[in-house]
Amino acid sequence: MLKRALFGAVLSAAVAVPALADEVEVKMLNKGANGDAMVFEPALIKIKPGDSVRFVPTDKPHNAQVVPKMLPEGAEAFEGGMNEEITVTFDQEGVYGVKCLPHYGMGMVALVAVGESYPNLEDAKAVRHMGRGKQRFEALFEELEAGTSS
Ligand SMILES: [Cu+2]
Repeated sequence: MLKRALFGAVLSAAVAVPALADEVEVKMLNKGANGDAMVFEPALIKIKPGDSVRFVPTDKPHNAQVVPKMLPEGAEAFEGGMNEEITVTFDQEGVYGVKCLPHYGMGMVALVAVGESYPNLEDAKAVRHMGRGKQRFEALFEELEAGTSS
């Protein structure tokens, strides 16, 4: 039901402004809405090719940078400075792992899923992580696959 409502909204927006890509805001927080420490919120971002994600350092100190080997082949890596707001446009379909450098081991990671199929999904899942980064990424991949299995 929710999906249908969202689709309708997206469709009417597309009719009004055909060329406009979407931008999703992701906050970098010391404490998430569910009480978790050091989070990107939302941590799972599903977008279409050409959309952008704006990483906002709502709290400090945080940054957003791509995790090595967690991006599709040929896609450009990105690395925001500490407390820097960055906007990244994702043109290439696939999954992108994002981490905050100082809080990676505390599980401050995000997953950007672009498009419908993810050619680098298995490679990205095979990447090893520090500390709680591992559990958080496992949970995000689980959430992603639960949503796309239908
Ligand atoms: Cu951080």
